[in-house]
Amino acid sequence: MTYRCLLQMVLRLCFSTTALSMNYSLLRFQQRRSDMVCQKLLRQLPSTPQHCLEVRMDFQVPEEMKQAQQFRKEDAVLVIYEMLPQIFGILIRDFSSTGWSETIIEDLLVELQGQMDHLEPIQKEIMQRKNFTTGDMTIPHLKKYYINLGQYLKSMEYNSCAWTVVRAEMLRNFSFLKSLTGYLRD
Ligand SMILES: *[C@@H]1O[C@H](CO)[C@@H](O)[C@H](O)[C@H]1NC(C)=O
Ligand SMILES: *[C@@H]1O[C@H](CO)[C@@H](O)[C@H](O)[C@H]1NC(C)=O
Ligand SMILES: CC(=O)N[C@H]1CO[C@H](CO)[C@@H](O)[C@@H]1O
Repeated sequence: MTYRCLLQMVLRLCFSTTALSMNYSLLRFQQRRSDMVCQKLLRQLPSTPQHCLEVRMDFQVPEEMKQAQQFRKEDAVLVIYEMLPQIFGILIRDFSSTGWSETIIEDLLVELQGQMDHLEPIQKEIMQRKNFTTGDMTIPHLKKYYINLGQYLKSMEYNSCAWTVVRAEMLRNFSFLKSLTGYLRD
């Protein structure tokens, strides 16, 4: 399957986005809606074999995420903005062993891209103003967490067992993302 068409479409979407300068209420609404759509789509993907979930994997969730109650809205935007493309990057890997529907995966990718487009102008503004309190290591720790997920899939040769584990992880990630939208207030 080629994602080239999808990427081209996505790029076009990107450039046509009009800046919605710092409307956090609107952003909260869009993000929450989209997280719920993503969760619903993920749940439609078969989760087998179930016994794979009995093995506890530690992908090293960043300590900072456990302190999320201290986030300000700017921090939440930066964390969400980092997580979405990382999840996108996981979902474009080889899932041929799972029997998952390519249509559902494409719908997920389009949702994720839409969320990123909504966040982008606000993320840029926050970076310009340096208006955030997250430490220097938060984003690298997040990246490492997703590298661990990707390496796990690779080491398991993208078998359906590994994907079952990663799917469960991503479902929890979307719950976390949904909780982060609670910080987006004007
Ligand atoms: C944000 O967007 C919503 C929905 O479009 C709108 O009702 C609201 O007035 C906007 N708020 C600001 C501060 O622009
Ligand atoms: C992803 O899911 C885990 C649950 O395994 C959750 O604890 C974590 O907060 C999420 N990871 C990130 C980076 O948010
Ligand atoms: C310059 C600027 O936009 N400062 C804002 C940074 O974030 C805090 C908390 O959200 C606001 O109170 C500041 O006005």
